Amino acid sequence: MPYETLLFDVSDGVATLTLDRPEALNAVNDQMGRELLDALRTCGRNAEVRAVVLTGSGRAFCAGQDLKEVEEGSRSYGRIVRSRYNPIVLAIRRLERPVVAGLNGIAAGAGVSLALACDLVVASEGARLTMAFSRAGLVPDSGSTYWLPRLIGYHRAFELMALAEPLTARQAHHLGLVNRVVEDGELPGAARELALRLASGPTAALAYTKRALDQALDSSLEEALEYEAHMQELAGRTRDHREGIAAFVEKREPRFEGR
Ligand code: T3D
Repeated sequence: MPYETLLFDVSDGVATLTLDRPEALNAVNDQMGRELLDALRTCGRNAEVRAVVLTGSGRAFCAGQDLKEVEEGSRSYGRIVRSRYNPIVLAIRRLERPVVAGLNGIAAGAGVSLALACDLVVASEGARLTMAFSRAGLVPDSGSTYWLPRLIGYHRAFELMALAEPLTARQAHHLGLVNRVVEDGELPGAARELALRLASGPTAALAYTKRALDQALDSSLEEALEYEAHMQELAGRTRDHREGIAAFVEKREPRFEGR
C-alpha cells in the first residue's frame, strides 16, 4: 500500500515509520490512521524487520487527532476511537518487535498516547508532551488512562490530564515517561542507534519479554510467574537462545539472527 501521510523505510533490520503531515504537526487524520495501522501490520509480517522506530517529520512528533477533520462534520467519537486509535495502540503492543518512539518535537493528545504505547521513548531536548485532550473538552484516550497512572501514579496522571500543562523532555524523563533525552538534531540518529541495537538482539525473546511485561501489568504474582515460565519455554526453543549459550561458552559476543 503506497502511503501519503507516512514515510516508511526498512534498512538494516529497522523499519522507520515517520508521520508526515508536518504542516499540521503530524495530526492524525483518517488517512494517516489507516496508513499507520497498515504500516505496523506490515512490519509484523516482514521477517526482515526486527525493530521499529516511530517518529515525525518537521517540528512535531504528533499533535494528536486532526481537529480540523473534527470540525468538518458530525461524528461518533466512540466509533473513531474504537476504529482508528485503539487498533493502532493494540498493533504496537502486539507487534512482536520492539518499537522505539523518537520524539523529535511536540507530542499532544493522542500523540502522547502513541509514544506511551511504544516500548522505549527517546526525546530530543526541545520535545514537549502535552495531554491536550481537556483543552478540547475531551477525555484522554488511546491508552493514556491505562499507561499514565501505572507509570507515574494517579495524582500526577490526573494533574497532567486535567491541567494540560506541557512537560519538557527533561521533566518527562524525570517522571519516567521518557528513557533518554538527546540534543536537538541528534534525535533521528539516537533513536535509530537504539533500534539497531534492538534489531541485532534475540527478536523472539524480546517479543516474549514485551508480552510478559504487558501480561504482568494486570496479573497477580502467581499469574506473572506462570506467564514468565510459559514465555521462557518458548524462548528456550529458539536458535538465538542456543547462540547465546554458545557465545557464552566460547567467550564471544552472540550473533542473533532473530529466530
Ligand atoms: O474522535 C476523536 O477524534 C477523539 C480523539 C481525540 C484524540 C486527541 O488527540 S484530542 C487532542 C487533539 N490535539 C490537540 O488538542 C492539540 C492541538 N494543537 C495544539 O494545541 C498546538 O498546535 C500545539 C500545542 C500542539 C503546538 O502549538 P504551536 O503554537 O507550536 O503550533 P500551532 O501554530 O498551534 O500549529 C501549527 C499548525 O499545525 C497550525 O496550522 P496553520 O494555522 O499553520 O495552518 C495548526 O492549526 C496545526 N495543528 C496543530 N495541531 C493540530 C493542527 N491541525 C489539526 N489538528 C491538530 N491537532
